Amino acid sequence: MYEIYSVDHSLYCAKLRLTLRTKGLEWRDLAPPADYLSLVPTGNLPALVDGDLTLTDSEAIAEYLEEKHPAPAMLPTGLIPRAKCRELSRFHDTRLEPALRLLFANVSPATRVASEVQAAHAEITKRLSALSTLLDQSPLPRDRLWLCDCGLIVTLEWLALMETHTVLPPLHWSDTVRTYCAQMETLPQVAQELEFYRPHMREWMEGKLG
Ligand SMILES: N[C@@H](CCC(=O)N[C@@H](CS)C(=O)NCC(=O)O)C(=O)O
Repeated sequence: MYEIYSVDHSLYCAKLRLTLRTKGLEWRDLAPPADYLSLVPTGNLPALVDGDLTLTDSEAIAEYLEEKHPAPAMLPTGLIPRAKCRELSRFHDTRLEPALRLLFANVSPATRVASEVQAAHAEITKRLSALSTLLDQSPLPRDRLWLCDCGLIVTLEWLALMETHTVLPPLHWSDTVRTYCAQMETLPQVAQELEFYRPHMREWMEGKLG
């Protein structure tokens, strides 16, 4: 049984749960204590605790779990598909999610800055367009979940929620991205995670919107 330091609305914790669910692993959530930094120097959530090991960074954790529990595989076979899968993971963590993150401080009307929302919208639009091309070129079959899908699913879900609550102007969702989201949601572990996570997303959002 793994232990995970997490908070319910955290995007990267949802990303990790998608990997845990896919691999059929059991975990117990721990609330980060007041002295969290003394346990986890990066201060990041999630952190995985496995015996004496405490590990942060969702991608490092995902690759650790992939190596420790190789079945079902969440990295494809073959040098190039594996590299392309990692490329998409890094694109999510370093480009798409940071563009979404620009919005979080702007959800509450009390702290919303129109110029920041506009800048975030431009950045998200650029990254969604790149995602669409990356998905068009991806060699990975969509009938199962790969490591690179875990973050994308959660971030796309947040973007849709931001749009629904008109935190930002409408986004351009290409057919490729729409189809990708629909295909992902047909996977049982994705449906299960979204059923768990969506109420926490909405609760956070409604708390900020007042
Ligand atoms: N690159 C990190 C990002 C994780 C991250 O930013 N998590 C947020 C919660 S979703 C967090 O820890 N925020 C508090 C902080 O950065 O101190 C990962 O992949 O785990």
